[in-house]
Amino acid sequence: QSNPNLQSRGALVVLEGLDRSGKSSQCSEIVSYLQSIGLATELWRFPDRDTAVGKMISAYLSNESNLDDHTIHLLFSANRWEKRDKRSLMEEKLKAGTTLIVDRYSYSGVAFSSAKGLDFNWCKVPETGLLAPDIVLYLDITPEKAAERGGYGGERYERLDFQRKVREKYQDLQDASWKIVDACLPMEEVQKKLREHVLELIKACQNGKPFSHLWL
Ligand code: DGP
Ligand code: NA
Ligand code: NA
Repeated sequence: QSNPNLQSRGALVVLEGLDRSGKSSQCSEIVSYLQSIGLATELWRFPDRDTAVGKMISAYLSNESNLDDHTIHLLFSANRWEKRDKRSLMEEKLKAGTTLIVDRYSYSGVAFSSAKGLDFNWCKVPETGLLAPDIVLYLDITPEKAAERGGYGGERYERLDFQRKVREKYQDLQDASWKIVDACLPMEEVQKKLREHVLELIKACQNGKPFSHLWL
């Protein structure tokens, strides 16, 4: 039942998980699926390596540059704020009815930086006020299983011991908006579960589910 006082909108869907959890492939597949059934959908990802800040992040991740842990943390956060620039692009898209499937968001920010030893609550502060996802789909995999998937690509964070710490930090970030999906199921089954969650959510957003902001 739709409430005439609430505006119909698209859903803000975030996928999170360790490196090689299959997140990026699942994001692409769900976007194609939603588009194929006629739903306006866009794929976003953080870090967005194409902006000026994103280029600094990319150089850092490939070990071409070194930055203080706090500095890179704030750059990752700035990269998310950039997308709220001026007309708040993210909110505008959602209000126009477009569903956004987002590959990583503030949870990666906090999990990866606090895994280095930075204070957990300090890490959350620069994310405060960003639009909160309507759902966080966490693709759960052990770091050991993830590492078996053809090995890591050699970027800065792709080490077993570090990914173990990241997984612990992700566990500390879980709230009511999270759905945990076993990333070791066959790809099609993972996709099926993701679609179920997203379709249900899109209905709620069409009925005017209100926006909220971090940190809930
Ligand atoms: P990806 O492009 O999704 O493979 O991400 C690149 C790497 O950066 C990956 O190891 C996860 C990490 N990462 C993503 N977002 C953040 C963030 O906001 N802060 C930190 N410290 N690391 C992040
Ligand atoms: Na990666
Ligand atoms: Na990825």
